Amino acid sequence: MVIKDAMLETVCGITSTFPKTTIPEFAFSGKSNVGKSSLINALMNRKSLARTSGQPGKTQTVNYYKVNNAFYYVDLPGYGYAKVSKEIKAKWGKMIEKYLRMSKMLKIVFLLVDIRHEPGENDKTMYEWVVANGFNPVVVATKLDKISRGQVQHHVKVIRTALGAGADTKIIPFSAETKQGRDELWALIDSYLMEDESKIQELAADAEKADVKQLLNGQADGMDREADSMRQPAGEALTAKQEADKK
Ligand SMILES: Nc1nc2c(ncn2[C@@H]2O[C@H](COP(=O)(O)OP(=O)(O)OP(=O)(O)O)[C@@H](O)[C@H]2O)c(=O)[nH]1
Ligand SMILES: [Mg+2]
Repeated sequence: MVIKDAMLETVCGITSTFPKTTIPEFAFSGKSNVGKSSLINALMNRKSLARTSGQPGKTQTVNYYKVNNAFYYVDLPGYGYAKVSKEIKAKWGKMIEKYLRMSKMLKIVFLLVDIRHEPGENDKTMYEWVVANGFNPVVVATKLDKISRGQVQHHVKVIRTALGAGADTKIIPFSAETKQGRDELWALIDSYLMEDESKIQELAADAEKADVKQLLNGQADGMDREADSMRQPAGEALTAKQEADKK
């Protein structure tokens, strides 16, 4: 994927209403510090447009990054950050849930888990929320550079089992350090964009057909009106002649 342009367009807090977008959205969810912002930077080919930090809880808002004027990457707040009060956690949870429910243009929900650790209760809940909202989550197993190549398959299996994910759920190992896995993620995103593009073309073709029809109808109407207007003066002239003949 060629990234021509990437910018942070909208930031939504707990009280904000989400923007009504008209281009596809791809959202990134996962525990605090798992690497959501780092992944988004890697997918935008930017070093630090999405803010990352060694300190968990960095992303506390829903951030919309517009890419190539064609789609958004949506960075969701990380859950499970211990230093945040229960109340705030519940509000973030509601915000994420609302986002999943309300976003009409949402195409893929990526669920990030650290490849080194077995997913926890929060990850499983998130997985279930995503499924409950009609999406088939794509799991990204982050920080791939932290384990040896020989361990990868075993860790992927542990993640699949802990999340209760079926064989049809994709689990993509990824590293923001080495960029391994990035091409696979781009290919997946591209396939959704192309699907969307072909839908848009289909709609455009339909609209064009409708336009032509309307245009033809419009021309026919116009011709009728023209004919009427030609008839009208003739009629009036006739009446005038009859009037004159009467006299
Ligand atoms: N080695 C390694 N470190 C990573 C990787 N991805 C992220 N990190 C590091 O993990 C830390 C957290 O990364 P972020 O991208 O800020 O994580 P986040 O999920 O956005 O965190 P919140 O905004 O708190 O929810 C940072 O120090 C990153 O440099 C990776 O693939 N490999
Ligand atoms: Mg972040």
